[in-house]
Amino acid sequence: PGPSGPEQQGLRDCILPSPLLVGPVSVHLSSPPSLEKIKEKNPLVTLGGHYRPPDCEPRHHTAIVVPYRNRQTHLRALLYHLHPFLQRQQVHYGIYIVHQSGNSTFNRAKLLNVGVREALKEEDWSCIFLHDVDLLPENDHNTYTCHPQYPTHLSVAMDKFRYRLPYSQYFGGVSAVTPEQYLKMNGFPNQYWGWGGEDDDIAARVRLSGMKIMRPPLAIGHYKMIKHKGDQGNEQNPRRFDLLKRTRLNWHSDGLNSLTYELLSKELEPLYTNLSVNIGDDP
Ligand code: UDH
Ligand code: NGS
Repeated sequence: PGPSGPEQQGLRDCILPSPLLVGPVSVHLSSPPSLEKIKEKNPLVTLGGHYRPPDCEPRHHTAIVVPYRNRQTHLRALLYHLHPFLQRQQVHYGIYIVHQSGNSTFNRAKLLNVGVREALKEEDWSCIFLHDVDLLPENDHNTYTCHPQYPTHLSVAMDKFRYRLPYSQYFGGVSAVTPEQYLKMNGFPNQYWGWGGEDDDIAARVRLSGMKIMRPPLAIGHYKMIKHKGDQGNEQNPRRFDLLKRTRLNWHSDGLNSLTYELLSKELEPLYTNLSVNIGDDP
């Protein structure tokens, strides 16, 4: 028995753009199938929600990080759409669900920091996607890869904003960074407890660290958002405007370099890696 990795087998590099792309896809929001059914439809996905194209050597290695609590139906819809979508793009990928344990106020940006750190402990990902659980991409030409120099904002045309950007600095929903870009901006803020502002802080960090935001064309960055009400434990953060005034002063000291948390468990589920984490509470 000789070596069996793709390089040893002499696989050719995957062609870009992938010949498997179909362009616009229709996204159905009515109740998604069970996790078992989704796994059946994605036989090549391995434990922990990982995938490598079987017939060519992928050029891109993308971790999808999803901040999460109590959105089971949304999670099934996301997995149902995202696995085949990413396989058509022929990227090597892994999906990480970062579950905030307990009932403390939700903190999206801190969960994203945890997800980036844990994903990079596992593999040498070249690109990290920060992905809300309720956003489903509607066009597979919107590639889940990173720009080598600058962070990318992908969800530029969401149905709820009538397929336009709500404002020019909007960075919420789905975005992507390389590990280098992430380091350069000192990651994301840890201090935004509750709804709002953390995505604007991240956008400000991009600028303050000397970078800019890349975006796909509006016609391609289409997303459907699964409609829902505000979550318990994620009420609007009244401090967000004050925090945003201080990003320029705080970004060096609050972020990746001040991140603390307790990893409670890491479970390799068939369609994703589940990280349960205690990130503390709003002080
Ligand atoms: N999230 C959870 N569970 C929660 C809260 C948030 O998983 O309890 C995650 C999830 O990935 C979600 C993301 O954090 O997609 C962003 O949170 P959000 O859905 O509250 O933000 P969004 O802008 O929703 O998508 C706005 C609708 C509620 C607005 C109420 C405030 N005006
Ligand atoms: C801005 C929020 C962002 C939010 C965006 C879209 O006002 O965090 O609206 O919100 N910034 C502040 O509150 C400072 S949405 O329409 O999706 O509810 O992402």
